[in-house]
Amino acid sequence: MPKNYDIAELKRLDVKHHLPAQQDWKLIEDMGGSRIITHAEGCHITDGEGNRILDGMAGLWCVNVGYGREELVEVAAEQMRELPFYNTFFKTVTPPTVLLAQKIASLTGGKLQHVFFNASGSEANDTVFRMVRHYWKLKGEPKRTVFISRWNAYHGSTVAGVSLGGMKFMHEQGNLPIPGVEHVRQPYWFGEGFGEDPVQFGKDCAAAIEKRILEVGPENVAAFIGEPVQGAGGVILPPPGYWQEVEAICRKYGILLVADEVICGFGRTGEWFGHQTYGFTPDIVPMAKGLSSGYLPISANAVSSEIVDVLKTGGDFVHGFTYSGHPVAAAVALRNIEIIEREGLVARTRDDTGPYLAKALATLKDHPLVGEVRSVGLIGAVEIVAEPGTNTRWGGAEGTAGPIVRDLCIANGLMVRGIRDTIVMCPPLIITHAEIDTLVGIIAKSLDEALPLLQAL
Ligand code: PXG
Repeated sequence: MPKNYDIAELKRLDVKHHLPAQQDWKLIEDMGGSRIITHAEGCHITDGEGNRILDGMAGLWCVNVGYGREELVEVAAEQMRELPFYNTFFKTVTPPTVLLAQKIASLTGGKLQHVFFNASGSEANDTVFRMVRHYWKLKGEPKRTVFISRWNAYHGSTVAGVSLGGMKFMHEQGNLPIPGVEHVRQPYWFGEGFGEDPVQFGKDCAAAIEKRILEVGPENVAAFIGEPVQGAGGVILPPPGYWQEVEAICRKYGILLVADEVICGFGRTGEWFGHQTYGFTPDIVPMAKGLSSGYLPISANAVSSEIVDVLKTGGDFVHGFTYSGHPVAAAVALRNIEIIEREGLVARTRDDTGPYLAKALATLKDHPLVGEVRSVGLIGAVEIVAEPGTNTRWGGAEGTAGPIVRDLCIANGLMVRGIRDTIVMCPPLIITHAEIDTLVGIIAKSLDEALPLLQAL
């Protein structure tokens, strides 16, 4: 049973002592503290006021197997009793770590046969940064140091993560990006290619990568990094053919291809990994979130044998974290993957719930506020516009309508994110048809309620 918390006191203490992530602390103070989430079950979270909310965000794009999985609790407790911690620095390792590496290698398949562990998605991308540069140095091409990424990409919140990412508002804090990261346009058809042929638009976006490679000099470019689907950027689905073009460009200039699968991994797009959905083969795959369904912090990098063979010529790779390969997190991740397999959640997302979500979202298309709906697997988005048939935004600038609709959705019992004027969702992979109907029904109701508010602006 959930504990009987003194919610008012917790809120007071929250304001007084707690500094929440990526947040305006003054705003939280003015609100009298954050919403306190006390417990959760299946696809629903419950807050301190007793509101039961459908979690359309799976926590933060991560609780793929849903809340309340007793066997994950048990496996964590068992592992803690047996061995709560040991490191991988002292020529030592623990059983769950080895077994999880093997499991991940079997899921990524092909040349991605080696796994490096970290505790977060950001750390996984820091690992990319150091591993890729070290690789090129050992390979005798030390000038290859430049990473190419995309504007509006999200690769984490550490110095390397923010730098690799393309969030300008994050770059503004901390004098980032660090040198050696180049950003090119994103394949965001609705926002930046509206009215153009989508396939041609995708080709143009890929061509921008090649153009930048030539400007920087191919001999200086180390890797291209991208999320198969940009999540935090607003669920940006690449146009058909985009990733094939990107892959061909990387191969043409001998540049490593990194697929950041932190959100797309573990069934989200209807395959184990987003690169499998989009049909391309990366050299390094950072992953996190769905790896443990968020039950414990853990991330990993699947790495190609070719890269590992080169790194093996260089002695120690002096990189790694105290919690690299944490045995409890690894044991939970292993069992989490077992649950995804046992319940067939990947195929169910591809063949059943994913198409069902797409059909349900399509019913919103005729709403006067909706410019586009899109989804792949169980990750989707609704674009809010001022005029049907256009991509014109309310108030003439992005970010007016999104927060209004998002807040109405939450008040109506659905947790979603509003990214600029895009409502995004990625529910747990266990979501049922009835819960998908509720999810889309609450968005429809919230759009109806938002319309007069927006008209009155
Ligand atoms: N890569 C991708 C693709 C991500 O989505 C990270 C790396 C970083 O992971 P960690 O575990 O270090 O947070 C992420 C994280 C949002 C939001 O606003 C998205 C993320 C994190 C926080 C907020 O949607 N994604």
